[in-house]
Amino acid sequence: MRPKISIIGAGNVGATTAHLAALKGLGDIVLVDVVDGVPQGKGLDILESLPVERKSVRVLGGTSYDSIAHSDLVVITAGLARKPGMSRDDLLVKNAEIVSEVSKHVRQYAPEAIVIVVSNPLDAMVHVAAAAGFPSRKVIGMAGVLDSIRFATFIAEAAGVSVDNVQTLVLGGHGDQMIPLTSCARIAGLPLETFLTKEQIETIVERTKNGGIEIVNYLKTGSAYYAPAASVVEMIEAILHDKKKILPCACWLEGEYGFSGVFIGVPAVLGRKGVEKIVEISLSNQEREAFAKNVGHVRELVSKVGL
Ligand code: TXD
Repeated sequence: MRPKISIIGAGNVGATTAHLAALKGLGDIVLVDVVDGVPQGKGLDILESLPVERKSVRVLGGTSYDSIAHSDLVVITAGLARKPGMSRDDLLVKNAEIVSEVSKHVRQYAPEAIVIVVSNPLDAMVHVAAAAGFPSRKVIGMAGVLDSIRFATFIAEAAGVSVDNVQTLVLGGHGDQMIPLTSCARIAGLPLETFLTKEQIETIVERTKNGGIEIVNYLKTGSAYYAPAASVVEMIEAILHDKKKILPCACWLEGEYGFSGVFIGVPAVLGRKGVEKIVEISLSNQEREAFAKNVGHVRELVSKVGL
């Protein structure tokens, strides 16, 4: 039987994720949104795109949660996106309400599903979703993959090499304080300094941290969705195909990196059981301090929404 993937929120990220996942034939897709007509229309449109690629998965859109029953995986993208001048944290209160309500429905109709949270502010929203009662290793936040592929894009561009040769890792929360790890980044197995000057690397790190707002400032009416959707799809594929792929994502820490009881971005092995292992890498003192600051910030946001 084909896996079933449900996507809550049929907006920019949700619909693009549905389209990419359907084109890859990753499973049957259900799109749910509160705005009647949008999930039905987008779902049908995506379905009608599939004959070109000879992909025969089912795609269905609607406003009712009945249709998500027996999902293997649920992606939560419901919520507001930011506009120029807004930080991700400005979305906290409104999106916490939305994600809380959505997660309760998901818990009721698809209690066995692995849940990927996308809504912002990301790390805090993972806590909100988990509060609906999912096992902690089955709730995972998408942000690190996106931040890492942005980091890789900028490195490849500056070094004038194929992005295929670039490996990157961004640690910590999905905010301005995220930690693009220059010490772990490699170009064809070699340190960045082999190809780039210190100044170039610093510029790339800053651009990565501001990768989200760069797009928001161009679009003005919303935030990025092509690269975010591609990132979600990479996680879906790793999970449903039980790839044991190491991807950075917001995971529940139980002592790893010296912290417990918090969801934050770390490299993790993703497979059919969700987060199967957290990979601990040794950090410099500076990186460790930055990580602790990130944890503090996430905890502050989480307490503001009463969790
Ligand atoms: O890296 C990351 N994690 C992110 C996060 C990358 C990109 C976008 N990121 C965040 O995802 C963004 O800040 C937002 O909080 C979400 C969704 O972004 P998107 O760009 O898809 O926003 P849209 O296009 O406004 O879509 C949101 C949809 C829209 O169709 C609403 O009608 C719907 O969410 N919505 C709901 N659906 C179901 N149930 C409820 N309650 C609901 N409320 C709104």
